[in-house]
Amino acid sequence: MPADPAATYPRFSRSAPTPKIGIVHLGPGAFFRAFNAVYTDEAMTRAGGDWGILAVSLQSPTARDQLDPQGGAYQVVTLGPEGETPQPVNAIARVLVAPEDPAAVIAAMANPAVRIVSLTITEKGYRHAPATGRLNLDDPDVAHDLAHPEAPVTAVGFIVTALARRRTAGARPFTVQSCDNLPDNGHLARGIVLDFARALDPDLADWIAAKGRFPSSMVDRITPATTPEDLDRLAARTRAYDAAAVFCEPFRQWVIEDDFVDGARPAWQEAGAQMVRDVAAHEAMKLRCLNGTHSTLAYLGYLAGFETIAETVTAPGYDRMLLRLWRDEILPTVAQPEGEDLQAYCDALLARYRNPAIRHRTWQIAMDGSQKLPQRLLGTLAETLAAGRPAPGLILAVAGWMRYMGGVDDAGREITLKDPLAGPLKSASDAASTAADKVAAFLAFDTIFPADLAATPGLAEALTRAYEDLATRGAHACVKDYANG
Ligand code: CS2
Repeated sequence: MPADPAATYPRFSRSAPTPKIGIVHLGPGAFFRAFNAVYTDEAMTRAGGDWGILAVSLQSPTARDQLDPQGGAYQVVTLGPEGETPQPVNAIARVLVAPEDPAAVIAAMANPAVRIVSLTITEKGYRHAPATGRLNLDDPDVAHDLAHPEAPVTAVGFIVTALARRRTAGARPFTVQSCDNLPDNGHLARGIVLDFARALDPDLADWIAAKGRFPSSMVDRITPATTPEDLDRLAARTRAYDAAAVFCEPFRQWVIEDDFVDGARPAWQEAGAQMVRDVAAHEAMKLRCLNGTHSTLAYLGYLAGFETIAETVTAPGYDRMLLRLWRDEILPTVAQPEGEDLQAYCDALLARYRNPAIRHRTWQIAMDGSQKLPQRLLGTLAETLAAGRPAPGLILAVAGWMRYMGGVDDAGREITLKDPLAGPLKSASDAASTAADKVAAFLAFDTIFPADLAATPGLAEALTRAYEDLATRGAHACVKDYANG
């Protein structure tokens, strides 16, 4: 490999004409590029339609700087047993950086040719209280956007201002399509949009409530953050440097509630998406079986010193922990979605986690736990306890998160905490001296732990025992114990 592949090879470029824009997408990160853009690209190739994507970054210029010199084109590289398979993706027509020109983003969203505004903005991008699902009107950025709707900074601010523009112009609203790992994500998106609109103009809120559409969807493809080594390897192989390439597993699944304004959407079913009337059961299966165990592995793996999910699940005990957790604690709370076999789903998950070519860092999955825990672990925990069943695995996972938020791993190394509540959580943990006090301090965060769950008799004691066990014996020993139980 040459010393600097970025300087040696020509830049990767477009192999198909730039499509006309029909979608604005907020959050142009690796997941969107490995998922939404791929489905839309294949749908346009197979069935046509003007569904080019204008991708908007609400934060950094990185995606624009990677994609612009390539005309918006890039490759998605699947990492499977047969090796690395690059596929060009030409669906992105343009990239905008919202903080540089918010007016251009609003104008693009207000253009009637745009029929869908889709979102991969991560859990914290919704600015809601995870325990209630309502928009957090005290969030400083939300307050800013309510005061300055023409120059917003949040997703909800852009959406409502653009919808207001369309209403004034007599145009139809766009569909708002949430593609984040949140339960009933369409309903959540609708809720925050209406909360925001109502605070600005109740008539606008009524119009959106009557005419807008917010289909839920379940999204699934494991896509770790791209590393410079990934890009160099791809460049050496293809003899072109693609700064925007993404690397992911071959598996993908998109289940979409088929409820769009005027039925306008790409023919995603041509790319394998499942268009259904109700995605709730699929969402619950995926969030609880996949994301719930992903977070469990992230905390209990990171604490024990494992860098990736594949490394964690191949260490003794972790795979058996998962099998027991699914069987005894998670699956009893999950209804079988139509067309799925839950046992086969979990077996396939374990194989996906074991994929050695996917270097998905435990640290990456551990981030933003305060926004992830409720839908991944706490709902399952609450239902299990309410049904009078024991939940030792879920309790170990939640205690693992509490240990992790204390900021030190089992070998005494400091953890770089990344979470919107990192400061308050770590301070609360530091201020408490005993395990029982620490657990009580965490449980008092009512935007994470609903009050009735926190007050469940015996829960604080069980978490305290698990926390003490983790602190004295280390996560790996606790995982082995649970696996053998
Ligand atoms: C992961 C997810 O980062 C995380 O928290 O659990 O991004 C996961 O990889 C995807 O949901 C898989 O579809």
